[in-house]
Amino acid sequence: MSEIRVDVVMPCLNEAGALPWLLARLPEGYRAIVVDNGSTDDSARIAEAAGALVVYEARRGFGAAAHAGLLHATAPIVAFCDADASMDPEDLPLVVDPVAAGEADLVLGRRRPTTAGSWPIHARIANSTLSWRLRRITGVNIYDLGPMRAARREDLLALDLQDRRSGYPLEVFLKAAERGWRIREVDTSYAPRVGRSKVTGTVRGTLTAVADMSRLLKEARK
Ligand SMILES: Nc1nc2c(ncn2[C@@H]2O[C@H](COP(=O)(O)OP(=O)(O)O)[C@@H](O)[C@H]2O)c(=O)[nH]1
Ligand SMILES: [Mg+2]
Repeated sequence: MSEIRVDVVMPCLNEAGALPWLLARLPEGYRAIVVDNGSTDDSARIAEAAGALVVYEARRGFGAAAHAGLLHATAPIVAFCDADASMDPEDLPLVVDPVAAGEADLVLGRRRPTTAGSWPIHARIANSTLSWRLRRITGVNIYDLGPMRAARREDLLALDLQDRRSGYPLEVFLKAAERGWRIREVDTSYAPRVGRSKVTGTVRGTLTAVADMSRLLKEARK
C-alpha cells in the first residue's frame, strides 16, 4: 500500500447507499476513516470492505464522530468530508494541497451547488447569515462554513476542541481564527445527498445545529 499522506475523517450515520461511490473516489495516498456511532444499516461493513479504517464511537453526535476520527488519524494532514455523497472526494486535493504546500493552515471548501436541489433553502439562508457574522467577528473572508476542510493533524489536536455535536465545524473555525491561522476558502462542488439528511434536513437537526452554533458565537464575541 502506498504511504498515507492524508487521513479523511468521514462521520457516518446510516450512509450505506453513499459509501461505495464515495470511497471509490478517494485520491491516491488518501485514507478514509469512517466514524460510525449507531448506524443500523450496513455502513460499517461496506466501509471496511472498501478499505476504509472504521472507527466506532459510543457517544452520539456529529462532533463526537468527527473528533474520534481525528484522534485515530496518523497522517500529517487530516481532511474532513461528509459521507453522504454530497461532496466529491476527488475535490479533496483542493483543500489539502494549500496545507501540504505550507501556504495555508486551514482550508475550507465553499459549497457550490451543482443543481438547484443540492441545498435546502433554509440551510442556505442560515449559512449565509452565519458566514456574514463570522466575517464580522473574525475578519476572515469566509462565505460558507463548509464541512469539507483540511489542516495539519497536530494543529487540529492543539485546538483542544470541546464540542461533540453540531458546533464542531464552527469551533474549529473560531479557534483557528483566534489563533491567527492562515484560513483560506476554495470552491468545491455540492450535489444532492444520497439517502436521508441527519442534520439540516430535519427540524430537530437544524434546531440542534442552531443551538450549538449560537452558544459558540456568544462565547466568541465575549
Ligand atoms: N457518526 C455520526 N455521523 C453523523 C451524525 N450526524 C450526522 N452524521 C454524518 O455527518 C454527515 C453530515 O450529515 P448530513 O445528514 O448530511 O447533514 P446535512 O448535510 O446538514 O443534511 C453525514 O455523513 C452524516 O452521516 C452522528 O450523529 N454520528
Ligand atoms: Mg449532507
